[in-house]
Amino acid sequence: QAIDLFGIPSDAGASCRGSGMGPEALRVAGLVETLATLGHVVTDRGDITGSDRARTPWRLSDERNAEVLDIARQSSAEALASLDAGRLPAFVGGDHSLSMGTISGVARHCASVGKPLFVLWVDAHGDFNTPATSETGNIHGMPLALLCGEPDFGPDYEGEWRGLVDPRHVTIFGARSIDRPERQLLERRGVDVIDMRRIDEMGVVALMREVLARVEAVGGHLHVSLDVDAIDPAIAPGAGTPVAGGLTFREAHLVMEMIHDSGAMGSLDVVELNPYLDHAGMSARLLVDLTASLFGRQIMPRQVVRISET
Ligand code: DIR
Ligand code: MN
Ligand code: MN
Ligand code: MN
Repeated sequence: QAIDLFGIPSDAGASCRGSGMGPEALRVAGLVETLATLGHVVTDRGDITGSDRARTPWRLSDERNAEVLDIARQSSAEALASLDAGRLPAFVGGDHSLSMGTISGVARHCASVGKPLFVLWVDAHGDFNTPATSETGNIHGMPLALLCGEPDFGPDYEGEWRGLVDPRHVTIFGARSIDRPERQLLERRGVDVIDMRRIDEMGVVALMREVLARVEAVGGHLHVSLDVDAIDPAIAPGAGTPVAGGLTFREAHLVMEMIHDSGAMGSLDVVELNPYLDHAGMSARLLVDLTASLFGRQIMPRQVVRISET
């Protein structure tokens, strides 16, 4: 598999700074070498940066907005070009607002080749707020709502990003912190929210089989957006908005292993790693290992049985 790796070192969509250092930490933790060892041809395409280089903590929210949009435009073009060239684009952030750009490019590619797009959003949060419902005003809590077509984002966010994803093709996995108005929107739009309670009750295997079977049934393209805060903060402390009660080490790996075995993943975001809050690189290393599982690392070799064949 040919993989294009892009860093998006920006925390403009979050109020907690530090996730802008995520791409470099993942590189230092050996992301490129690890994927290459698995037999993939990995090209590190460097970083996508906004034009606003002055990352002052006091800058106004419309300046942060401008950087988010600037980066989204570039990421969307890179995602589209990479997929059109038959490669798999992997974006490492950076805060989760970057996914509005990456997924918009993925959606444009899918539309051009007539493949249905599915999004698996592995996250403690729903990221389905809008400027009208958000309590924090942070854009990283909104990208999914924008992509799914929520209207109150204003003229800047029209067109390229809004409404490119069918909310009924979105699964949020690992949720445990959803704001009240956000929950209402998720229910109304028919988003499949697999919260931690369902994972406790059903286990990741049964739930992931259902998700992947829906994609496989129509030969869909699966975009995976992995937010580090989906994983329990005890083993992944490098997150700006940690929430207790997350995925365990093996649950997270099993999700990744099952995605790999499905063969359905066509593009990837790994976001919200905050090296400033991490403990001696443990979250960075965990994300590299999870990405390795996603790209085929196995404990022991095993025959892959496609879900559709069982
Ligand atoms: C909260 C937190 N729901 C918000 N969201 C986060 O700001 O909208 N998303 N942290 O990753
Ligand atoms: Mn997120
Ligand atoms: Mn989150
Ligand atoms: Mn977050």
